[in-house]
Amino acid sequence: MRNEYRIALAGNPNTGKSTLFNALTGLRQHTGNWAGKTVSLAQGSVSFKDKTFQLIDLPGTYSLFSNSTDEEVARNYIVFEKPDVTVVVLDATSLERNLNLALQVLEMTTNVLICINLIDVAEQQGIAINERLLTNRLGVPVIKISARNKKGFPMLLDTIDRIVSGAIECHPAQMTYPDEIEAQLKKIEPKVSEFVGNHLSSRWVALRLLDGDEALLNEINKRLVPEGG
Ligand SMILES: Nc1nc2c(ncn2[C@@H]2O[C@H](COP(=O)(O)OP(=O)(O)O)[C@@H](O)[C@H]2O)c(=O)[nH]1
Ligand SMILES: [Mg+2]
Repeated sequence: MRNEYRIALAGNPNTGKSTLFNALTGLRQHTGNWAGKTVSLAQGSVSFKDKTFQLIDLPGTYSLFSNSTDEEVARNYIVFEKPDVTVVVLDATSLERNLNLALQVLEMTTNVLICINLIDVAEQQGIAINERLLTNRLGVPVIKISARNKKGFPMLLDTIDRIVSGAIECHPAQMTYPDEIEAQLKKIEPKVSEFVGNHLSSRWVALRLLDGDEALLNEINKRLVPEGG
């Protein structure tokens, strides 16, 4: 049985992704954000029980469309490199804004863990978060942590462990769009499905195509269409 798993960290900028990455891996990845053409992905490992989790610190982004190189890098990693689990790190003090990215990830892939960070700051501000209610609504595990204080790590690692071992099944909640869009989706999703098979979520690809995401289409052509095919 395999005992090495890839765990990608996604999230808005400044949600503490690098702080979490460094605390778990013992590495000192630069914390701070920069925009640039060459986006390198920091990688480091953490051992848990009999397993090794290879963590990948994706670029911080507000969405996962094709607006910037950072967004494309993060999106391509999640859908084409297919990490075993995608951990979406959220800022507990601005959940409403942060959940936007989380919902996008839930459309793209199945094995998702929502990690609500900066819980210490939220508590100081009197913000209470019901993670069980969120888990039920989102269909994937929701864990509260404080990366800076190294709080909540055992639960986080244990939940990752239970996702990769199949003890927890993720059923990510899917957004329902206005009737007009759903009707279009119904028409094109079967055709998309023929094309992408089970490599990608056909609903997600269909949504991106409706949005005119040519960069994604090019990426699919590059990665999924066999040479000479
Ligand atoms: N109070 C508090 N601050 C945190 C926590 N996690 C991260 N930070 C701080 O939030 C800022 C952004 O963190 P960083 O890891 O660079 O975020 P990234 O942009 O998502 O990689 C830094 O000043 C961190 O020290 C936390 O759990 N509690
Ligand atoms: Mg960072």
